Amino acid sequence: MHRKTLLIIPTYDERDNVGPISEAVFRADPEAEILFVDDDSPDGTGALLDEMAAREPRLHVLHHGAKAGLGRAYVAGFKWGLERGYERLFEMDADGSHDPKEIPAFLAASETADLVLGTRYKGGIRVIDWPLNRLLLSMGAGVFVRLVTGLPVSDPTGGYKCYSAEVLRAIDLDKIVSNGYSFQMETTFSAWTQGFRIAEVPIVFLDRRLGYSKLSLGIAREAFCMVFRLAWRNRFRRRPRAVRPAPAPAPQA
Ligand SMILES: Nc1nc2c(ncn2[C@@H]2O[C@H](COP(=O)(O)OP(=O)(O)O)[C@@H](O)[C@H]2O)c(=O)[nH]1
Ligand SMILES: [Mg+2]
Repeated sequence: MHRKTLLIIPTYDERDNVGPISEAVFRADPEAEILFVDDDSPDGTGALLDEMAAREPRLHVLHHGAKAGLGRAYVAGFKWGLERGYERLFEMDADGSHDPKEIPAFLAASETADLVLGTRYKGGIRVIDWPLNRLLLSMGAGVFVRLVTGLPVSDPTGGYKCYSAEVLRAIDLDKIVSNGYSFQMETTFSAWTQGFRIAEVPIVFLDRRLGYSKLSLGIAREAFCMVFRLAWRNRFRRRPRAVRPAPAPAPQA
């Protein structure tokens, strides 16, 4: 079944990456559309995106203003997509770490799940070219999040995800407080505590070739504190608050 799909890609200084990632997305899924959410990149990414959008009707650009963090950019992108009736909304990085070839696997899983997470760590480690300290930090974060909050996913800080519009409407986007990467945990945690079905698909994660990482100590600290805030929000229950009824089987066409 085809559903209207939007890939949301936040950008900050990604001039060399936006062309290749767009081509790879349209190759993987010619019917998908892309929304870039640019935070006034000093390297001119925004102007380049405007040129690309003028030539390609499947490509959209939201100029979001001054640099405000990944979380803010995604919230603006989700609202843009929900207003326009997209049914599957992806998060994806601009830097080539997330391979668009995996989009069909996400869409297949999303037929029976409300939120599909790409996982680097289930059934093996599939991270290419990261320094060991960053890999250990990322894997350790996953174990820690699960211990403290009960969230039963193998890669809670991963940023390759596919939401159904229904989940995004249920997550109160105006109440999301994360700016940085803890946004990933906060959104997944909200879906899980509300009883939505979460699936994980294995992905291979490649380190970026061009441009620079925006991970900072402030972002890491925000994520650490967020783990405890989320656990408290759910009163340390370590399980969902709500159980949603199984969806009715799709009518046979
Ligand atoms: N719009 C916007 N995008 C951002 C911001 N911070 C990071 N990004 C984008 O988010 C994605 C992930 O960031 P990246 O630096 O690759 O993080 P890393 O892969 O964890 O090192 C990339 O597409 C970045 O351009 C921000 O403040 N605003
Ligand atoms: Mg990256």
